[in-house]
Amino acid sequence: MSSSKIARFFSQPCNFIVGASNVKALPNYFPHCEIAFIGRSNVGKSSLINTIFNNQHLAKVSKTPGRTQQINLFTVAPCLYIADLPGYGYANVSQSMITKLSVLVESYFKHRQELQRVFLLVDARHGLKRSDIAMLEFFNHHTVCVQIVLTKIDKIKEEALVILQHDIQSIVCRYSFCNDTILTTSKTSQQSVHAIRQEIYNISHMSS
Ligand SMILES: Nc1nc2c(ncn2[C@@H]2O[C@H](COP(=O)(O)OP(=O)(O)O)[C@@H](O)[C@H]2O)c(=O)[nH]1
Ligand SMILES: [Mg+2]
Repeated sequence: MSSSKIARFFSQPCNFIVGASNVKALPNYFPHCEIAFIGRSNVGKSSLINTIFNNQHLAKVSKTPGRTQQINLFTVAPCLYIADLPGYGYANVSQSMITKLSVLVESYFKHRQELQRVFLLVDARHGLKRSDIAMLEFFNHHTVCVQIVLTKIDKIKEEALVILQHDIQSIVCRYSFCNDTILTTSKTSQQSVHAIRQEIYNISHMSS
């Protein structure tokens, strides 16, 4: 894989298209491919999208969990869509909002036929939580391809990261729709997003 091709792909502008509270508000331009980022609230979804696509103002980063209450869709023209999905596991969000967001996320996965891969983000300091496992079960049930991405690796020691990766690998091997490569990232290092960029590049060039 030529790294200059990847660098060129990620130097293209990535643009915000829409913030949707309903899947029907999402555009359906064919043919295209789509990837999605999901994970617990505050895990670093928006930060990671900004680091991968080289634009710190693209997705809104917040210190307060539970801020993204819609699906934010971005595009790298002409063929790749990126969805920043609402987080789960919120502490300060009402039950009615939790129900509304679960319905939104569930209908997103049922309706977006062009979805190629979901990146399930997990905070490297906390590891897999019960809510993450529930998502893995959901993806397996709905035959959605998912890959775990550990975030905030700048916050833990190298040895702890290796153990964590190994532990998570032994869990995800039970899920046939989960990729067994555990990616690691940090918003503080461009180098750390190289592997996930490579994955995204491959996904978006699979059919071309
Ligand atoms: N140290 C560190 N902090 C991060 C990293 N990624 C995100 N954060 C912080 O975590 C908080 C939540 O980030 P955000 O991207 O809004 O998470 P989201 O709710 O999953 O979209 C913010 O204060 C970020 O600055 C990372 O890789 N390293
Ligand atoms: Mg966010």
